[in-house]
Amino acid sequence: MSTYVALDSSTVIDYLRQCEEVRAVFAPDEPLWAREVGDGNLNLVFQVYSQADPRRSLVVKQALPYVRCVGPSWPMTLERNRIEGEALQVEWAICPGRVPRLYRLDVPMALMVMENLEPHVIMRKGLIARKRYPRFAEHIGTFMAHTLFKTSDLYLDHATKKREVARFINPDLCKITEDLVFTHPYMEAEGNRWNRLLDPEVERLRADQALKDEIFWLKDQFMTRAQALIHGDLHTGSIMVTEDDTRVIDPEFAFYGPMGFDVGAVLGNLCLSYASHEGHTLDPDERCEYQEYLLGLVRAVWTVFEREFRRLWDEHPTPWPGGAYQDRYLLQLLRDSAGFGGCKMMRRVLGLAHVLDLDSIPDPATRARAESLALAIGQSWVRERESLASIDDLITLVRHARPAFPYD
Ligand code: SR1
Ligand code: MG
Repeated sequence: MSTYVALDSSTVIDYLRQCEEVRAVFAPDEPLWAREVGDGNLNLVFQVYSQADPRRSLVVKQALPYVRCVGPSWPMTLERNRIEGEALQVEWAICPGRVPRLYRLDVPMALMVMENLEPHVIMRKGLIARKRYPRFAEHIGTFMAHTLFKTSDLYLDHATKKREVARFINPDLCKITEDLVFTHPYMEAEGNRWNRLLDPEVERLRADQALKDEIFWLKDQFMTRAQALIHGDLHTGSIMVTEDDTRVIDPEFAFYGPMGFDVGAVLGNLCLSYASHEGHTLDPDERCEYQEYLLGLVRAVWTVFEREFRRLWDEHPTPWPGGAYQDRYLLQLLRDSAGFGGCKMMRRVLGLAHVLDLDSIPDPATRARAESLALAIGQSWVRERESLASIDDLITLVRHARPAFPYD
């Protein structure tokens, strides 16, 4: 097809029938069935199965010309689907098997045909259920080190890098992040929502000019620092896992931005889970044990990331110095990750788009305590980031954070 039309669970089957690329999975005329399963904020997602053999299946992901969770009143570019498809191609080339296999990218139809990841689950849901993922830190730390290093000026020649920056200019989705992560949570803005029990804290944060100055500083870094091709939305809802496998999905927010935005997203979302267990896990020993597990993941993700990043730097010929310069680069990256991770934690309590980890705590007062802890961790990461010397310093900030709720 060459003109855009939004598919449904019937027309998606007609569409797949004329795709040569899916012959490896489905025979030309075999009976198929489909269901729409998208639960994200933006797109349609169809799972399509062989009726005869449900082990053979595919996913079709199609962008809508608007933001799905808001509706047609918020139009959104279909170009995001091209960005996502091309980012998946780059990521697959660098880290094969860490993203879904892409069978077809149809730019006019704003859709991709991809591998259906089963039995993978969205990581956020697994963490709510206190599941453990023994390979996750190695997988995600390596994925981030390789994709970020190999799309940066540390690795690419100057002309390729600049062509890639141009290919991944993504103004509309970057604007969502600029508004929803860095700006709207700290002002009156349409779409903001928060637990009304947190009103005093929300008011205090909106009036805290020193904090807002730090967040504006980070926003400027996000908008101006074309350091590497970042995923741009690497929260635990963009990661699918089993005990043995980890896949990164949904890079529609990809663009050339600061590396710490991706690393901070992973670390910050692990700590959103940490905070949420104040509500999900009421037995103190069980809670403490799982929160320690999450902090262990924070340490392990950073440690793998740093080890791999340094290894790539040392092994690839690059005009950039190693030694003290490399140490300084990694330290700044840790501090950037803390700043961006802190912003990403706070926006999930104060802004338009929340996370299931916190929203699924039914009792408002229990939820407010968990949300207030998330705000405390996020603030400390933003405020203290330039004094961090190691990942253990970042973890110490989490351990020392206390919810302000209930208020005196
Ligand atoms: C309107 S889009 C809201 C959020 O969903 C995406 O996952 C991004 O995090 C975005 O900020
Ligand atoms: Mg997404």
